[in-house]
Amino acid sequence: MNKQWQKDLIVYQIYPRSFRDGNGDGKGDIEGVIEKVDYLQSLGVNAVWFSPLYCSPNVDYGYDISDYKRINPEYGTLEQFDEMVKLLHARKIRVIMDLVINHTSNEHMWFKESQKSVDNPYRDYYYWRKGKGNKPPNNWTGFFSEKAWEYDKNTDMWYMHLFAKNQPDLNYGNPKVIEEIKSVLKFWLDRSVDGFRCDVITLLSKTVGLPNGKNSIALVGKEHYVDGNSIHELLLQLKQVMDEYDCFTVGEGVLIDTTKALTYIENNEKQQLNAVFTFEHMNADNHFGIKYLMSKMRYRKLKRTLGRWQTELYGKAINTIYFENHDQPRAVGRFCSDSTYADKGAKMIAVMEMGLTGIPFIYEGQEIAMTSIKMQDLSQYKDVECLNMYKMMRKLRFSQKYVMRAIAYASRDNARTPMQWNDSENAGFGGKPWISINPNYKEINVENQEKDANSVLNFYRKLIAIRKSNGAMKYGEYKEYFPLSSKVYVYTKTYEKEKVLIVINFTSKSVSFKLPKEIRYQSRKVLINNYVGRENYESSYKLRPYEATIYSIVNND
Ligand code: TEU
Ligand code: CA
Repeated sequence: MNKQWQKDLIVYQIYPRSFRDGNGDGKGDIEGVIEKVDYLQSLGVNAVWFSPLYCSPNVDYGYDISDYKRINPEYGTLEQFDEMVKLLHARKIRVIMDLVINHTSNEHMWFKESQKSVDNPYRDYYYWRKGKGNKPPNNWTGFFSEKAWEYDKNTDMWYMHLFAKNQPDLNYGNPKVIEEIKSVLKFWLDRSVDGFRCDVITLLSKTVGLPNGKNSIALVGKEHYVDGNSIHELLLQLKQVMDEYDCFTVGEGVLIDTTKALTYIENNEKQQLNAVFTFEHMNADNHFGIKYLMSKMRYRKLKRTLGRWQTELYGKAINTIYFENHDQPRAVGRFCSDSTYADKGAKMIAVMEMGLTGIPFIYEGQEIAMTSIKMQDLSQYKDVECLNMYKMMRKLRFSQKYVMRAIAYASRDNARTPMQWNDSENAGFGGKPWISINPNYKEINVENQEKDANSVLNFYRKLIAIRKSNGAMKYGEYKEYFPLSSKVYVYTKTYEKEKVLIVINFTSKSVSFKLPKEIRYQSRKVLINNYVGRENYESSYKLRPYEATIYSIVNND
């Protein structure tokens, strides 16, 4: 059952490698986070989700784990971790760990053992199968533009990997694997972490027998590994551990819609997770759900998707809202495309996020409107997903120019450039960073924005404070107006006696606007606006570029 504190979460996501480098070796670390705990508190957030801090050879920067019970020495020690948790807790900030259990690193002891021989006790921790002649055991493909199988000559067999080949999938048909993972959960919960963000949690269960998949342009076999037969049973087993603690779980809902989502998160006795992330709104600017096949942002589709999650989960489950994370391009330049108005656009995105019902997740740098870096040279890229995509698209004869543009737009590296703290060397991040710094750090940085009362940073702070004391913003029932407009996004949210109206201009042009009739004659008050001088009484006006307003409505009935 969901608890009140879970519904009130406002989460800040830290990608540790790029947040703050305390010891000057060019990689972010726990020491760096410790330096910034007061900054985190100043934002008003009440939880931090850490992208993986565990030991990892970094093929996928922490999402390939080689030891679940140790902190990556690049980031610090367990003692430092405990210290950090204590400091965050003292500031009423909960700690959410990333839980990456669909796969391990190929350097995990379990995998190294399992590789040795067919009768090794760890063999069945993974999916090992005989090939068909010199072909893989089935036709599945994975998420990083590769076949889902890798050949290993030692035992003349193949192992499954839905992500990079250095990320072999764990076999949840094996009860021992479940026991191992339970012990991992206990380990961290006993160190007083408050929950988990569960990586690709909808992929854990695979169809028994691993049959061939249907033909598809991407992800061949997905009907056999997304939302698989035993997934709920499996998650209920893990939940037994969670239930012994006061903790929160949010799963990555890869390729599931609202109906499927409810089978994981509906607040009843079968509930396995408290919340999930949807990917659906991330596909408003691409074709076939492949973000490298870019399209213009389709705002109607965006609204439709957000609206569906608002209404279909309402009263049944906790929703989540995000516009950025470590896998996505920056929101500025994406959800508002005209960079002339980056400041207004960033604030518009903030209003959209904080106005919706559910748990907002703010990604590091989003609060200062960091932008995608748009790397020019292939050698600058670090992200295995985009490097594999590059190879595949070239093989499929997409032009060099198109592919460079596609990865510049969609590469996950865009979100992973170092946090911009100030305009000094290395943006105040620390030593010479492991990945390029966005050259715009001279203008866009925390220190500048601290000094400016009208900065994006201070706008976020204000908005978070308003949301915390406003039931309608946090939990209100959603009603949308003008759904067919691709220019404006207008909705109300109602909770008990409270009501808010959100009015957003998605364009860089001014747009004529009239309040919906229903609301026009109700008295209202501007709670926040990203321009100066929007008056309470106006009911018909010109929205300025990316203008966004939250009104509180006095319910007359
Ligand atoms: O991402 C899951 C996932 O489906 C990604 O392939 C996602 O669709 C893509 O990155 C969007 O561009 C999770 C993690 O968030 C990601 O960082 C990991 O690489 C991946 O799992 C494997 O653990
Ligand atoms: Ca460091």
